Amino acid sequence: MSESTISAQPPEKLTGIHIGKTKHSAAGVPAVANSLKHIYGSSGLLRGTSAMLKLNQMGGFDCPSCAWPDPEDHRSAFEFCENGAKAIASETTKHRITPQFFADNSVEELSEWSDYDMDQAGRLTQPMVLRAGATHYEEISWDDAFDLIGRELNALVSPDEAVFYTSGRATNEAAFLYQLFVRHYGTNNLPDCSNMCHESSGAALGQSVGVGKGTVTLKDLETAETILIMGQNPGTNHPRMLSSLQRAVENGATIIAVNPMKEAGLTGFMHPQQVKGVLGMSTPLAKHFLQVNLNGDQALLKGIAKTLVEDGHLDSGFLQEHVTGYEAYRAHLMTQDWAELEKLSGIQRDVMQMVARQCASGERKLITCWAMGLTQHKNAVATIQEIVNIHLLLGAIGRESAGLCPVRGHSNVQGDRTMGVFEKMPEWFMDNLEREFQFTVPRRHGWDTVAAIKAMHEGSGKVFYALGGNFLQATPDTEYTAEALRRCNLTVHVCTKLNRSHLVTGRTGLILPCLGRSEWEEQGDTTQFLTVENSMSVVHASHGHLDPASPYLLSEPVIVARTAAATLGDRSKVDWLGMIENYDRIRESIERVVPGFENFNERVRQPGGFYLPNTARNREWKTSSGKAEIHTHPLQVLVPGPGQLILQTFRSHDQFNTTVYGLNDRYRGIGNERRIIFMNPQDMKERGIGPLESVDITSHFQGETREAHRFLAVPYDQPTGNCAAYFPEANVLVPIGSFADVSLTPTSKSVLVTVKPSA
Ligand SMILES: Nc1nc2c(c(=O)[nH]1)N[C@H]1C(S)=C(S)[C@@H](COP(=O)(O)OP(=O)(O)OC[C@H]3O[C@@H](n4cnc5c(=O)[nH]c(N)nc54)[C@H](O)[C@@H]3O)O[C@H]1N2
Ligand SMILES: Nc1nc2c(c(=O)[nH]1)N[C@H]1C(S)=C(S)[C@@H](COP(=O)(O)OP(=O)(O)OC[C@H]3O[C@@H](n4cnc5c(=O)[nH]c(N)nc54)[C@H](O)[C@@H]3O)O[C@H]1N2
Ligand SMILES: [Mo]
Repeated sequence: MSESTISAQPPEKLTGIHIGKTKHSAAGVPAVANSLKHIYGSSGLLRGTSAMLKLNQMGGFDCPSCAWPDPEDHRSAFEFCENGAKAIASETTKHRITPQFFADNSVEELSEWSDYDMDQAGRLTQPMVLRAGATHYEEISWDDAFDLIGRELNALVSPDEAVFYTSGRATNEAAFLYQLFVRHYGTNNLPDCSNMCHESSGAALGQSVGVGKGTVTLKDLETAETILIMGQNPGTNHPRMLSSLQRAVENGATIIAVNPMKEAGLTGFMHPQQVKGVLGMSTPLAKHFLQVNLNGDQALLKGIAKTLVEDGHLDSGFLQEHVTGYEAYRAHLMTQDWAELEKLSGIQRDVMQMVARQCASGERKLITCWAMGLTQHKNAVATIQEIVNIHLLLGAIGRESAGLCPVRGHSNVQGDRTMGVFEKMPEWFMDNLEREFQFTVPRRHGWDTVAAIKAMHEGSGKVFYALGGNFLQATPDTEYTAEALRRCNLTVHVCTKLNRSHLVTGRTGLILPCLGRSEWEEQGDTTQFLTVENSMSVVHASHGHLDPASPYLLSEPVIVARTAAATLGDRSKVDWLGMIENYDRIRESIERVVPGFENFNERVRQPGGFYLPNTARNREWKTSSGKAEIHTHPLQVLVPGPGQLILQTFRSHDQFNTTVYGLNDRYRGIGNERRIIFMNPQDMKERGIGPLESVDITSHFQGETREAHRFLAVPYDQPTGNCAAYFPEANVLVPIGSFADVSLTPTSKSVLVTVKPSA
């Protein structure tokens, strides 16, 4: 490791914890009051209100927080949540980071700032460069910045020495131009945040049912009979989902939540815009709460499937006509030992049987929702395919009120994939791209996120370009990734806010500030809009309304197109600058390359947008066998060794991924501190650790250890052997070599650790 004085990790300093009560329900009046405080606190009354009134409205802009869909027929005047409000406040803040800010603060000094302080510093306003050996960023013109990127990219021996990362906030138009540029330049090195997020879902669903996306609509969810919610904390991460769940409960749904932590949003929900909510009454959401062991879901799901088979709760007609692999699965389930399933899941046999019977009851059957609690484990793909197996046994897919619902994270992460941001896009996409743009598209698969980090670390990756995101802090093994970035010739960040990735740079570092979702934009003399795809495959328009945070900002499509023009020059026949004169032109090309986008420009102008076709929803199976496939996996659940615990790294209520809006985690009763580890009280006692005592954490992987110091131990209700800490502070503990089978997603929820009082 090099001797850099620039810190890659948030400072170890403690901020002064307050412990309050754990909440049993989410949202309600305090949430809305809190959101308004966030808005008016940092953006000023007018800008804040005007932004909020346009949020998720027809003709307004898409909330840059989560990917939860907007209701088609019953949007309220405030179709937002507390955390959407925080996202808007963070983007519409009055504070600005000007060139003077960078003259006043060296990169080394900034690296001592907390993530919260960096977010509070405001919006980036001008392109900045950190030249080789310099201590401070300085101004650079847009033209010089693009020339510099073009020179560095063209100096590489092979295009495969460059890495082009995407975070899921990029709009369809930006993402489409970006992958076009990257492939035209000559590589498929297109890692994205999805590699660390729902890749396991995409991989599992693609193999099993032939589409890597969910199969349900909002209406299905609201009319479902049974909803299983696994490994998800909607009260914090998808608050608007709670309104849909509340509607489902009112329509008679039974909700079953599966989680090691009793998250507030799962147990009760107070609707902020209804009298009931105002009075502080909460709708009980989950009827059954299964406090599963971390990583124990596969055992639980096998217990449910075993019951369905034993009881004969099967849709035999569906199995006969549509499904392969049933006999092998049945034989496998019969060999599963109940005692083993109970021990690994932490759930009693009779509870598993009760849940199975609930899932099989009624006509409409089952919807299963899941998120990071399932995707970020070694056995993630196997576990998700176990969910699919249950749906196939029940015939609970491809019909009303039933189906699979991976709940996406970033607001356009699903759209970015549809647009071709993927290191291994299928051949048909490449053929279409070649036909539309007349150049030879590289076919060799590129690097995903983990492979890209390793490549930069060993020196074969030399230029790193990021369309959004915070690569250093979102990725595993912070110190290893920092070293990888430092070894690059050039690192480039297209971004709205300052983050730690801008401080740990290659020999040269560039910051290219862009417009946010909430801001309007004109090209030629027409106001432009952009488009996104939500978690349920609805493509719709997003219109910014606010004045840009700085006159120097460019939009993402313009930055990408000008990067392409400066890099490819005469080598490219694509009319890069023409495409950004009117974004309808980009959409015309999308229409010809990506199926499902017929009459894109016309249909996306209709209120609410349009659904993309989903073959699995129509019971057409684009799998290798042409049927829906039951995949049988051996039972493989992580069991901690003697003295070890399993650590999950998750989100607090006051953050969006690596962006820290505040220091509280209200629902879990935490105030003013992020360096904490939630532990089972018995595990604390065994280790001689008292409440709020400072501890050091060591992770263990294949004989290697990684350390994190000075975390406060908070006793918290969860199974023994499990613990939890916030991302990104705990990322230093996640080993680069530990990732999911097949999807290669880092195992951020399955880290083996030992914990002891601080030295
Ligand atoms: N406000 C806000 N909204 C967000 C985000 C944000 O950071 N802030 N991030 C966005 C993004 S990109 C994403 S991907 C989503 C993330 O949304 P979530 O997946 O809800 O995010 P996490 O905080 O990682 O929470 C994981 C949940 O799974 C549980 N869990 C962990 N391990 C296991 C397990 O082994 N089994 C089971 N059954 N449960 C487990 C945890 O206790 C926790 O409740 O949210 C999106 N929306
Ligand atoms: N240990 C651990 N690690 C994880 C996870 C975990 O649960 N545990 N979760 C993983 C998941 S699910 C995900 S999705 C990734 C997230 O990884 P990323 O997407 O890389 O990270 P973000 O924190 O969402 O990125 C924040 C930055 O995006 C920039 N930004 C914000 N808005 C815009 C915009 O409109 N345009 C542009 N160009 N830039 C913008 C800002 O500069 C901001 O600092 O992290 C992963 N890492
Ligand atoms: Mo995510």
